[in-house]
Amino acid sequence: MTPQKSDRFAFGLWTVGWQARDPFGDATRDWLDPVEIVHRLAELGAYGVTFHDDDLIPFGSSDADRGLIVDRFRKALDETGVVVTTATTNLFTHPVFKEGAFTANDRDVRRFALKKVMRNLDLAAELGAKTYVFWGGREGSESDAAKDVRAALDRFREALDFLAQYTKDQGYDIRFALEPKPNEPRGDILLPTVGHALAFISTLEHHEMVGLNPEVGHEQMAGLNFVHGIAQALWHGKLFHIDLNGQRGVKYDQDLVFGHGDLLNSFFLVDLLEFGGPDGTETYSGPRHFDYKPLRTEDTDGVWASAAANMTTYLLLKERAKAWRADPRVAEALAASKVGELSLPTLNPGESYDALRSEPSDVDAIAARGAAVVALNQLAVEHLLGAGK
Ligand SMILES: [Mn+2]
Repeated sequence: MTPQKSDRFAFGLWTVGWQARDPFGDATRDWLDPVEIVHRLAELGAYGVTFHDDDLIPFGSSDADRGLIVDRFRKALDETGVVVTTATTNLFTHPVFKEGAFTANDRDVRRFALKKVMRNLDLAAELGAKTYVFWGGREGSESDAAKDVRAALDRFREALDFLAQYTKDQGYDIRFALEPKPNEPRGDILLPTVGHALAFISTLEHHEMVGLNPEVGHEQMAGLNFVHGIAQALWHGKLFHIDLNGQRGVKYDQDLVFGHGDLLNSFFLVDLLEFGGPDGTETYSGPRHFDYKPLRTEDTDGVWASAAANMTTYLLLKERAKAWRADPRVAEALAASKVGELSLPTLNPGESYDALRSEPSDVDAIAARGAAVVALNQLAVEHLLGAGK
């Protein structure tokens, strides 16, 4: 279970670099140099690294400092072969964003937010990122009186249309990925789920270059099934990126290690990503990106152990999913549950209304059929527990 570059695992600088400051307590760990992070991730077998502008270049840095920081970072990338897969903008930490960024009521805030994104898009392109993530953590409200949601969506669309046009005009090979989240830090965040974001994307001027970056925990915070959300994102051709982590139910955003939340759902997620395509091919070819936080209890050794744990868990689930699919008992159970039959269109080609209307239906007999779901699910549990044959 040693991760290889070909596994395409990536981590944000803000994940392993999190100093574990929370609303109730101070940092429990020292600052980690992004250069050291790149080297340690490479040693662990990671392929990519991602960053918010301010993770790499502290807010308010001079141009001279900025140049030095970028040069050091680029040198670390060159030395290790780690690639920048993805970048994003911090539009949430500085107090200027307390009431929003693209959708702040104050127009001056919105104009500053656009400039901040443009500047980091330039750096993202320079470092070779192919995906640019938008997580609107401060886009929302705590009062229904304080935000005109329809106007806010107009401004959100205006921002994305403008930044997409900017990206095209610069000739950057970058696609956008929106990251939904229901709440935290705002009481209610705009575009709270995969479904909300998908509907919004369809209204954008450059909708073809905008997709999703769904995060396991964010959907689960809303009590939603992440595998269903990912399947629908795939169905729309909008799974541009993914944030893997763990979450235990409807509560604050835990950002646990991948698999340390709903393990069975993680199993089916990996199965869908790796083997859910035609003839068991992968459905998603982008980075397997971990957006987690090492627990606040851990020291620096624990940070690297948790980074490795994400990758090991993913690889174990991939191995188990492969074995599950190869098990003849699973094939039998899938047939008994008629899972494949769902791919048959409900109507015959060219069937008339009358042909359908006149077909007899033995409703009682059909209703009496069992769906054999538990046996199928139990086989997944057994494989997950290493008891599969
Ligand atoms: Mn999260």
